[in-house]
Amino acid sequence: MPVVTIQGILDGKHEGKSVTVRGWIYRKRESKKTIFLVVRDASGIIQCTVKTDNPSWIEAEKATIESSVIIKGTARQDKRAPGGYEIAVDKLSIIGLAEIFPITQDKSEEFLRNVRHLWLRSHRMNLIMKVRSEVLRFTHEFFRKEGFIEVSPPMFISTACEGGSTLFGLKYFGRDLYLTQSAQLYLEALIYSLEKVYCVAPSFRAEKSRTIRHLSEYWHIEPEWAFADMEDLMHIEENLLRYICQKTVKNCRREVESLDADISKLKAVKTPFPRITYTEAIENLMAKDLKIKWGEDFGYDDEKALAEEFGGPFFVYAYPRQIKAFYCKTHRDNPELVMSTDLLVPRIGEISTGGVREDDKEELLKRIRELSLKEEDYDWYIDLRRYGTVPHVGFGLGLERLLTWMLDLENIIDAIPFPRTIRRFYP
Ligand code: AMO
Repeated sequence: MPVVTIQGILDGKHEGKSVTVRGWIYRKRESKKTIFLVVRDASGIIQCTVKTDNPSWIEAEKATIESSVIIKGTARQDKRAPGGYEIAVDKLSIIGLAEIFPITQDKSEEFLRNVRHLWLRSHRMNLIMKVRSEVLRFTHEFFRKEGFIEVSPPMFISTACEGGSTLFGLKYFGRDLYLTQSAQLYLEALIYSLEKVYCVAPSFRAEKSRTIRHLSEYWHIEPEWAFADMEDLMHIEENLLRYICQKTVKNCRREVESLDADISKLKAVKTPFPRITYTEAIENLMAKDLKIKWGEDFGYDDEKALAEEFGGPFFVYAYPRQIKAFYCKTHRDNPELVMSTDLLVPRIGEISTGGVREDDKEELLKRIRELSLKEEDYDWYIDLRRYGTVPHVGFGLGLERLLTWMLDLENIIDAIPFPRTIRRFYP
């Protein structure tokens, strides 16, 4: 008997046929004449029935929630069964008999987070992880189609990218190093060889913020490319997001709908995205009586207020230089502004930051000194402006923030299998 997937049976591919499935007992219910075992594998969940006259009845009685099993039987349509199909069991073999499983229906969110290693078996987490995997696939597809080359940046770094306050320090053979906050500076080095590069890699932030959108370890989608300007940047960025949303609607409809996420919001993602300048955004927020002044960075409430107006993804660009990093290129006609852009979405706010990088050596040195950064730490980075400098752009998109928005997750910690936050590092 061939081993088949449960989803294959639910799709009607094996109707009336003998099948073997392998999985775990998800739920169990017993009546006088029948034991109903709800079994899950990676692909789906199906009801399996064992009758009293079956020699496997004793095994079925013994089987506990989360025991691993092999089931041989006949796949058949049954309107009463959840999913419309069931397996009439011929033979049930228990592979690993489970002890009493600690997760029961009345458990709190907090409890479930503490047993994440077990909660990952839930239908909900199974669906989220599948969409996550697909979104990664679409990301790689997109960049490869656009001619980007995937590269692998280091995780141990000696040069801060995004400022000291969120750096994780560590001892490295007696020296002080950090965990990377962003691959950007290394990607900038690689464009001089490969022109268009990207990576999907972990970034680490010593975030003091306890919010629904902050992790201390997250996965960062980062492209960087040469001979490009702000217009090229926004164009690639919005096309990436549209591509991911369209492919998700097409290939992950079942998962998105089973998660009760609003799929219409993904369908509605059309390019070009609306664009407003930072200054326009400030005027807009001041008109709404929010307490923000020109020159200040947006808080979560400001971002949410702006995003509500657009109802979908939009860009804010041309930020004051004092709130952006040293590598941002200044507007030559207005040095108070830098060519930086954030991509915002409703409910979550910023999901990506990007911009044109300062490609002039003297201007870059001016910024490094202005911010009292140690010049010698950035010597290798300044080399990139010494030898064949080139206009170039890039952005960083947080995978988990993107998924939190796409799947209407209440908290970013559900977008990653083993979340790391200030309080959460176990399991
Ligand atoms: P920035 O620091 O804005 O920019 O980060 C880029 C994107 O990374 C995600 N992100 C986070 N996601 C989860 N938890 C966090 N603590 C967290 N911090 C950041 C967000 C954010 O928009 N090098 C620049 C980008 C560039 O200009 O290329 C950078 O890292 O989605």
